[in-house]
Amino acid sequence: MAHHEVNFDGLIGPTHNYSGLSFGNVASLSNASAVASPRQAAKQGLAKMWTLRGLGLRQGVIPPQERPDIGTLRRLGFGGSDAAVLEAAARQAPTLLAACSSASSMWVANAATISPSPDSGDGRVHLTPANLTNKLHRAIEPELTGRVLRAIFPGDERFAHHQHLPSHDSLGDEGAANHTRLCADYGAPGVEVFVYGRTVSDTSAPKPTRFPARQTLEASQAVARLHGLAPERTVFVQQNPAVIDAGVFHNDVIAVGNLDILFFHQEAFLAPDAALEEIQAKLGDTALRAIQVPTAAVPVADAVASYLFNTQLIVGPAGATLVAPEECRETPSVGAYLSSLVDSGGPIKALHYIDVRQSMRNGGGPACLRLRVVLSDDELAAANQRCLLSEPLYRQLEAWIDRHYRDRLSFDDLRDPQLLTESRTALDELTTLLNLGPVYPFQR
Ligand code: SUG
Repeated sequence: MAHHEVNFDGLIGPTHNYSGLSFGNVASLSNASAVASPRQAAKQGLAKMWTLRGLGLRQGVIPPQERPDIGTLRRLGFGGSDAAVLEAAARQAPTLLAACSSASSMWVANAATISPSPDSGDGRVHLTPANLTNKLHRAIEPELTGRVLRAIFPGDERFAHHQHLPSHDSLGDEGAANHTRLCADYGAPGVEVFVYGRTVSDTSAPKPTRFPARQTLEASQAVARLHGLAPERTVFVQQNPAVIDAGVFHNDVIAVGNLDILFFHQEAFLAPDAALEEIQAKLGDTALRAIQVPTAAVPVADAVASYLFNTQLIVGPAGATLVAPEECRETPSVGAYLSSLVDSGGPIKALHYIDVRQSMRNGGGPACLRLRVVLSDDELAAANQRCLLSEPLYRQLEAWIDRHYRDRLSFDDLRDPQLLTESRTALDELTTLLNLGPVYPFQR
């Protein structure tokens, strides 16, 4: 049976804004309090999905979360009507209002880790929502993420849904952003590579000193156990702490892989030679095609600014294509490197540039906006078909964005009860469009 890579992208929500919430994420901090355009953001994200579909990939849609998150604000002691909750939070605790209003669920590479059926012990697709403990605005995502994933991948015959790991710093888990699957073809058992930033149980192990390491080895190990992965096909690799301190807050900011190709920066891993050796040994007869980008060609700062490694690496019969953000073309070292890469005769044959600038300003590139799911024909048929992007759905979503999204949004708008009403009205309609059922708290 054929297996396919299906990219599910997060639809960017109506409260998209720049609040500088992510310490360690250079773009988020430098654009704090810029004025955002939720409408433009959502359209850029949707256009990316349509482009990927045009490039021959199957494409799915993941809905945004309900924001502002009135339920969490109430848990934090703000009471009265919804409007009173918003007003009191804006006056007494603006940072809490910002955290509860972020559209960060768009970056679905952090929504979950997913192991396809050829890798898992029981032949099912395994899904574990990420607990995202490191940032408050993201730590409030996993519960709804789990509910949404169940609505997209229903039934436990083919899909095994796990609860997110306990929400504690020692088990910080950021999902697929720190996970790569390498294989000969999608239907063959793969080698799952988990990249972590620190080890809790070994206090002498190196760790970053400036910015937080969001993913722990212990979290990655727990996910691998839950998914029934074979140790002989699982690799745990430590990220280089120095690049975390340079703004690489997830591994997908410094490395990306697909099938037998691993595209990564020379400084990505703490012990790159050992990591490559172990991956190759576990891949067996499949030869890893490793493309290592030297610091001399692209300094880490340029990789972070351009999101060279947050490109989508897609592989078709004619070879691999990198779907890169416009910022790559505009960063001189990266633009020059990419031109030479496609001329080098290596596996990457083509480049495709896309504009996701609204998301990029918060540190979310093309690969952050998608959650890759490898599915067999049967599993794909069992998924919620209305969440798969077709031309009619694309047109409907475009019109839906035009109907409900604001063109400008700044921090001061988050207290506006009308924004909450607009957001809920939009999401209510979306659940019908995507046939999700009443997943949102306000619908229950
Ligand atoms: O978690 N930015 C996100 C970006 C996530 C990128 N994802 C991947 N690399 N896979 C984060 O840091 C910024 C929100 C703000 O500042 O308003 C934010 O959450």
